[in-house]
Amino acid sequence: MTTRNFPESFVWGSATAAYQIEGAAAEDGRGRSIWDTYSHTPGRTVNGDTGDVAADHYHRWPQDLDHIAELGLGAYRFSISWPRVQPGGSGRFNAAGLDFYSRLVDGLLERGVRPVATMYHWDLPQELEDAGGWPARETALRFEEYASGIVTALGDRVHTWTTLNEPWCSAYLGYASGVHAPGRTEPAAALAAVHHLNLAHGLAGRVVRELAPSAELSVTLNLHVVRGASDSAADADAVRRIDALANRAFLGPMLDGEYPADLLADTAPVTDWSFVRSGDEKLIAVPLDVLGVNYYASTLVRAWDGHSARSDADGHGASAHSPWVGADDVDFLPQPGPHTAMGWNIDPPALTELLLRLRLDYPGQPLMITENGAAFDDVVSADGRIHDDRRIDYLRRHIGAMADARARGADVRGYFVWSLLDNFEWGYGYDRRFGIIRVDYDTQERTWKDSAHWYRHLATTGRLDE
Ligand code: IFM
Repeated sequence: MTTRNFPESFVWGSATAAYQIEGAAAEDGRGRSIWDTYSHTPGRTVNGDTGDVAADHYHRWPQDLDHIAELGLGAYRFSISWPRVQPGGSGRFNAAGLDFYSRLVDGLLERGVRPVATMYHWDLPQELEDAGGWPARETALRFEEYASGIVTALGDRVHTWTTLNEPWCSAYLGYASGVHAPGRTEPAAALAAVHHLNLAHGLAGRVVRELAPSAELSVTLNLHVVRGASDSAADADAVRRIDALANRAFLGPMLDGEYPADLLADTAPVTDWSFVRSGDEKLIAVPLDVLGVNYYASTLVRAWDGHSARSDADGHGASAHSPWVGADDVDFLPQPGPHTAMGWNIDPPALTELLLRLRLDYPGQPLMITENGAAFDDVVSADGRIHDDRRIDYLRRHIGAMADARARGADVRGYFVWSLLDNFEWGYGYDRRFGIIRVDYDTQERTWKDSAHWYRHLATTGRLDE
């Protein structure tokens, strides 16, 4: 066995999102979001599950914060529900909603836990979708207003403000493949959504700088590690195309101040990108204190010759519509196992690769792993415990991979496990469990899985035993 030591300054945390855990969907003046509509639409989620009750965190948050403190975590990443604090998505703010997050933030600070707040983890107010959703520029302007309201209310008590979680999912799964809310399948709209999410990030980032100058600013991206099936030039080009759509569509404007030329060229048959106005890209490139990286699995592609059978194994849910706008000539190949319960491959070295790429492309940019974790079919043993060895193994290997990248110079400052609790896994409902703490959805009882005990040891000692 070898042991690797992390410095005391390294931040260990856990992450959740509002719609996945809060419940209380119709309480205290909360409005409706696109996920309320989507999950209540027959056929959209496994078993017709919704976030109406979820893990009932809205009522149980003090106990949940006690768990975080008992785990010895230094930070907690949660998201603010836009329709709870600003029902309808414009104008009036809901005092009861803001109070909830104010109590949550104070509760964290009282327990010595750093609050890391995500402004947008996919719950767009339904009224804004009815007015056009993310493909409409106006939504980014509404987001700026929302950001001003929450930063004014919670201000410097929040240590890190994260503007968006995984805009890749919001844009492509929401508007191209339709496996996420609002379930639209309009490729050109998905690219407009990409831009308006980026714009929303820039506008909200400016708000944070103005209203909470001592807070840190970040964004969280689910960056893809894309590999080619062979060394052929055609497969290399397939990798380049997917990298552009998945990664550089966001990293480009956010960190380089412009969209990559190859992305615009590849997607020219779908859109002319005329929704990008002069000055937008500069605005989007607000300097970040930290770039949040979510990583779960890697992606294998090949150029499609137009007639052989396609695999389309991109692991993002069954849909006749691809999330990969304008890349119909790219095929996604199944990956060797083992896989998690999501069907995602387990590839820790790809995390090292991703972090080293970011170090190379963006030297000096501090990084955090803002999500990493695994769903497995947990079993409650006769002794009442959940011996989730596969999850521990997954976490150990990925944290080791992150340590490898740090040893080679990647400036990774923290790690947040996904997730603190079992929760509503979007289209998969309650059928997939990512928590290190089990939730019994009948009783709402919380039980630490073995992985929670394992993670507590790591977080309190900084020692990774491999
Ligand atoms: O549950 C999600 C989370 O909301 C965003 N990142 C991926 C997780 C697992 O699918």
